[in-house]
Amino acid sequence: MAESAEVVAYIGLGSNVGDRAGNISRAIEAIGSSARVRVISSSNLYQTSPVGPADQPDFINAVIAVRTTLSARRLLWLLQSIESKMGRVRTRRWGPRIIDLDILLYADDVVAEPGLTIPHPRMHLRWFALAPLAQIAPSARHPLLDATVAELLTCLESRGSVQGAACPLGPV
Ligand code: A4P
Ligand code: MG
Repeated sequence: MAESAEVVAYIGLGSNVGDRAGNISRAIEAIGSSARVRVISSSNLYQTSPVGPADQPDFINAVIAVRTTLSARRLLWLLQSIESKMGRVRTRRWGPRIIDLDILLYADDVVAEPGLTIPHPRMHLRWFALAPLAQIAPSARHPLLDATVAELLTCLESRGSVQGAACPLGPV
């Protein structure tokens, strides 16, 4: 496997089935015990209302920072294999899940390929992704929106106000 330069990536974790906090810790452990990935920080756990279909339990969400020499695509494959090993069954879009692992940011790369979009296309619209990310990486920059994570969170939280109108937020 070709070596790539070590980069920092941010991974969003979510669970709303079973032992939600336990699922998040098991996933973090699996990610950290993978070759070529080191977990360097973890946010707190956030209990959040479901975005999308409301007829499902609340989520627990968190974000971790990793240092990795895996390419973005190989990191996605790793996350998908951990999701499968943990028994995730894909039902409907945005439906309940034991574990969901999303690459939010990968260095300052912009990727738009079949099956892989980085930055995650909805991260700037989602409090459940931005709040834990802002806790561990407030100064990380969104390479397409030219704003820091802290700025995006402030924008999201002030939507509807005059200040919110100037925020780089698309339709939900
Ligand atoms: N994919 C493309 N880019 C990425 C990326 N950067 N990271 C592809 C991870 N995957 C990426 O994902 C669908 C496809 O996205 C994958 O095949 C992968 O190739 P999925 O995990 O199978 O399905 P999903 O998560 O249901 O869809 P999606 O569109 O990723 O959903 P979101 O936007 O992640 O939302 N409410 C709360 N409170 N907390 C949550 O965590 N999560 C969702 C899912 C909805 N509501 C939620 C939460
Ligand atoms: Mg996902």
